Amino acid sequence: MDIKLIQLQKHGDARGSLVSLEDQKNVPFTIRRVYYLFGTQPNVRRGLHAHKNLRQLVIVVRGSCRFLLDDGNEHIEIFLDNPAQGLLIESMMWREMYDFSEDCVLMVLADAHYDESDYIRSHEQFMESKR
Ligand code: T46
Repeated sequence: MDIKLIQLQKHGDARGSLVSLEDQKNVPFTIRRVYYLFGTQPNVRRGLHAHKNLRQLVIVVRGSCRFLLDDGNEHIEIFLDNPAQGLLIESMMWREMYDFSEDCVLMVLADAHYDESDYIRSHEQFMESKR
């Protein structure tokens, strides 16, 4: 499976670190929406869906969590704990997020506004669409 992890340039000095996100530069699409997840409770599994047509860049800006990505043929688990690394998630990819650290802040940049009709929330339906 082709998983794209984007290394984001970290501008660091004695004061600390800064990462800048610019569309069509280090973010490979036009950013139309930003959202973030925080305060996720222990043993919670989120996601459990795919998107028909949505590109997203996921950055764990604080703490850590795991992603399971499933393209219908194979699945892969990715551990994210680096605020200078973005995980690119393309359309038609089943995703699940879990093992959130207590302090985890997961920020997501998306190339489209929120649209519930873009979600495939049944894995069976996802597999059907992949066939
Ligand atoms: C994704 C993963 C990584 C909105 O009103 N606007 C939004 O932009 C979003 C993303 C969500 N919502 C509402 C819809 C639900 O009532 O917020 C509630 C929680 O959303 P959801 O259950 O879809 O959250 P997750 O964590 O399961 O999935 C989210 C994104 O929805 C999804 O696109 O790829 O994070």
